[in-house]
Amino acid sequence: MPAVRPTADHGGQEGAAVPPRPPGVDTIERSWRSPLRGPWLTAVYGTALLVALPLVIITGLLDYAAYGPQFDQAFPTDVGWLRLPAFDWPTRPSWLFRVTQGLHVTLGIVLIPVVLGKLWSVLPKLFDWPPVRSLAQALERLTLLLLVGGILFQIATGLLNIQYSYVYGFDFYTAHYFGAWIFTGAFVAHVVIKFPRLVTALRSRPFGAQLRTARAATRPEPPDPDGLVATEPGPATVSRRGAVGLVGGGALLLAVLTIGQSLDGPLRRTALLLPRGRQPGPGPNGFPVNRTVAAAGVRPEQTGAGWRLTLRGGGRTVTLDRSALLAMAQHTAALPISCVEGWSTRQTWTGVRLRDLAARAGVPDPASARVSSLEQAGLFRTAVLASNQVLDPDALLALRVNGVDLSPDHGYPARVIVPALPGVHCTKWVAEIDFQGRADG
Ligand SMILES: Nc1nc2c(c(=O)[nH]1)N[C@H]1C(S)=C(S)[C@@H](COP(=O)(O)O)O[C@H]1N2
Ligand SMILES: [Mo]
Repeated sequence: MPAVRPTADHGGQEGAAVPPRPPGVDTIERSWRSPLRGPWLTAVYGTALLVALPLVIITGLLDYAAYGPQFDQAFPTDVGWLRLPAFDWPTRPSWLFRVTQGLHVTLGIVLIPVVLGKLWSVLPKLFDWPPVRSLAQALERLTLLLLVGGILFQIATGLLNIQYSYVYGFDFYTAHYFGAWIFTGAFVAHVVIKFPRLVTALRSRPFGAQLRTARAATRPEPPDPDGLVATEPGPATVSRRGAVGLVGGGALLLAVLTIGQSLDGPLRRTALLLPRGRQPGPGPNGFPVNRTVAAAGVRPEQTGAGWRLTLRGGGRTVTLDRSALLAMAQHTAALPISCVEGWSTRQTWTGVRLRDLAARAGVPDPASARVSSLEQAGLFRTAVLASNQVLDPDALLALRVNGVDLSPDHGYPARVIVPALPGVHCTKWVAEIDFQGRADG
């Protein structure tokens, strides 16, 4: 298989004056010798991303919607014209947020080897010469910059966030939200530009036949207009089956190591990538804690016998102590708590229905409710619940979990738990609930 292709043949040059190639470019180009590189392998990795990335994008945007942007409590709050239509996040099915959030984080991690494989397969494109050939090509390269930069940025910020690491000097939510839009725009443009080539490349060699081809029989693809195929291919060190298997196996391994944090049961023990030290010991309160009572700055004297729950609404103020709450009708529901930073778990909660508390405050049909915790300040001090989230029969001010009192870290004396509500809005150490009536009231 002699390399007869002229090295400058990268298509579309139509005899125009091409600036001389700097000597380094030829050397670099000759160092891309893998005979696997070519439109087919790029198209295989690309197809996997084309199918899976829209799911990551959509579940990410749904997570944003679940935070309730209409109450100015989704981050970042001011997104200008990128504001999506707001709607009251449903409470059913109760595992809705567990699924959207779990898919977003898990798929985001699982796709890392595919992204790396795809980048490896197009590496020669980075050294395209001349760098700018025409306006169309310049625009295409700009979308590639936003595409590659965008996905690496989203992966890096997402990974750091789920490990609770804030080593960068900017706000995670702002960066990840605007980064998502930049990436999505570039992704759509890239798909539009490349889709015909993807189809051609996939049709050029049947998938099954490729997977049956051993290393010794692996040959380079014919030269392609994109210049992915090596000009001087070396011998194959691995078959295409091996390359696809390596990436697929890497993705599968990450899936096994990640999925457990979104599930209960035996797979949970495989969740080796779950941030360590957040899982308290055994017992009914032995499930992950996002922020401990000490970290939240809530003092024992605030949660002791002197604690009172204040209900406001309809011009009325009602104060209840914990025994008064325990004397009200108690309701038990098995509901997941799902933290946007990755993990979820289903537990059995017992307490007073939020709608009973609304009625007690004189607002039986509230438009919304603002829940405040004992904390003095910070992101978690208050959360606004939409009407459907207050009125759901399983929406609780929980006093107990799994048959025992809440532990201090899980929000004793009382915490909110609502089906399908993001964990962040399941306020712990509740001090006050303010029920807003309908606007015309
Ligand atoms: N008051 C208060 N409530 C809070 C928090 C907090 O820091 N303070 N953390 C929230 C977050 S981000 C999550 S995911 C859940 C986790 O509940 P858990 O720690 O009981 O598992 O509590 C939520 N409620
Ligand atoms: Mo959370």
